[in-house]
Amino acid sequence: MRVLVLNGPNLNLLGTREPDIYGDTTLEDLESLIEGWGADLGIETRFTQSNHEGEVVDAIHEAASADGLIINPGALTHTSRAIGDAISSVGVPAVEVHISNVKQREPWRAESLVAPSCVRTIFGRGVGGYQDALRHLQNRAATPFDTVAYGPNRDNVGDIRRPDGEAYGLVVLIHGGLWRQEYERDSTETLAVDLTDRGYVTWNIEYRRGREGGWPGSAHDVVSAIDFIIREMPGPPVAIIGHSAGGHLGLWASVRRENLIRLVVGLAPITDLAALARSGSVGSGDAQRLLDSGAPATVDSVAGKTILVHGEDDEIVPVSHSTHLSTGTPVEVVPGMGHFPMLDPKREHWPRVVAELGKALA
Ligand code: CA2
Repeated sequence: MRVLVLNGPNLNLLGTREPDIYGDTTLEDLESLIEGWGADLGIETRFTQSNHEGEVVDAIHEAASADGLIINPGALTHTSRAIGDAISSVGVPAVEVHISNVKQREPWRAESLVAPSCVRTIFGRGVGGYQDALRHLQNRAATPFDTVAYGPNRDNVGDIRRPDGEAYGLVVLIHGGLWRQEYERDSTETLAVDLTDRGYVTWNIEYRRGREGGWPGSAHDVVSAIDFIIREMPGPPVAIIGHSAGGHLGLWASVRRENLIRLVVGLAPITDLAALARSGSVGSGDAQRLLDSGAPATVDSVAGKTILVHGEDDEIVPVSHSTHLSTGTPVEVVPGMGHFPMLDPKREHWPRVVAELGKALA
């Protein structure tokens, strides 16, 4: 796979100005980071940066022979119809990336004239957003999928991936990201692709987050998404996999829909909002926001239908969220593992998860 990475106006200043907004990675460092992330995924990367709209358009035309485009159009995002037109006309899948959280800055930054021509917009994840963009391009090329609405809100959608041949079961995937707007379902996509390759239908869901979510908004969306897919695809046995904040939502939903599911797998799940809020570490403000809007302090689990898998060295959600949940819920503590490797099906925890799914959905 060959991907062109195109950075627009002022991004040559990265790492030299406004580090509180854009971080301290220079453009040169960023490009070598992206090259390394690409190499890890087997993706060949090429780079262009320009401060001129016409040159950005020319560079997009040159991306016609690539398999994907990653573009941070800088402030042209908010003004340029020509860039959107160029992306649409070359017909290469393009992921729009913004380093900063454009949805929480000046209102004019929240609008993108480029987004409608892109397959996904990633924002507010720092320079790591470029790595996520590479992964997304690879995953969307790996298995075809349909994005289907399960409700009226823009975020009431999910991706259905179907295996070749008869499905062994249906797995609902719920992504994490501290219930924040900037983290979306691309994080659970690699797991979805893997499970579809193994013969499962996967339903990788989005849900309302941030100011639009809260409690019970995000949680109600998850239950609606589960109800929707069971209505649309009755028959196959159902399991739920949730990571981090998605583990929290998955556990909550599984208690409400106990009769409909065979298994819920919490991958590094948040189970104790009160503890997270008290911790003062990343996520404590997000947990407090949910508590303030009425979320219960802790979640329950469905006895006999729940397993928790948690990295011993999780730097975001301490392993105690799983080990303290409740007696009788099996917990696999993975030595030496952190928070995000849980999303990688090549890691050592995944065969156990696959085996549990095999048993539960047989
Ligand atoms: O967050 C992003 O990545 C942006 O695309 C960056 C653009 C900005 O206009 C967009 O609204 C959001 C460029 C901002 C200026 O670039 C600088 C980068 C580093 C240091 C100073 C300025």
